[in-house]
Amino acid sequence: MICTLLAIFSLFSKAMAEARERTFIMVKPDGVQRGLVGKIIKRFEEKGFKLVALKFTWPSEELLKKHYADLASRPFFPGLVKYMSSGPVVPMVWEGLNAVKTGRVMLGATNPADSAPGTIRGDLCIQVGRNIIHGSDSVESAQKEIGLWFTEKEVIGWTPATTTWVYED
Ligand code: D4T
Repeated sequence: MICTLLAIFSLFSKAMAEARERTFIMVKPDGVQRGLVGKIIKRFEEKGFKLVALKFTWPSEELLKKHYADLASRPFFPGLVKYMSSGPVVPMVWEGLNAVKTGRVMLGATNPADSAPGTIRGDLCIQVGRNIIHGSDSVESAQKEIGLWFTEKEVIGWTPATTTWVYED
């Protein structure tokens, strides 16, 4: 009996932990300039993910070089940093079950030419160098990126009133 209760509790805790997965999503300067911020936020809200952090900021080249450190040796890196630092961006943290993987699916392929219709990039942009949005590609990169763009205090833990209508018990 106790074993069964413990097993149920452990399954429940695992589900709760999974529902707390966080991803870092950022509307890039072209998304901001084109007035797509509201539309992009709406997609994540309507999906059922929970917004836990958001800011409007003009990022420095220094921050962007850290954010894209893995791509430093790629030929498009200088152009990428120049474009990303050309205006304000909207970094956000969204939380929910499989938020990282599902977030990437919602974004669509990196090159909008390959992004499926219905995805954010598939519907709203055309070229890879103006692909309007960034999303973490793994839980580890999400943690790193969230730490780069937000302080601990800026990430807010809260419980939306809709939680039990989005998730099973
Ligand atoms: P981000 O990080 O912006 O969400 O993009 P992805 O995770 O989907 O893809 P990425 O890291 O490979 O590329 C980062 C960023 O660089 C731009 N880019 C990429 C580019 O301008 N030219 C290219 O050939 C590639 C591959 C677009 C996204």
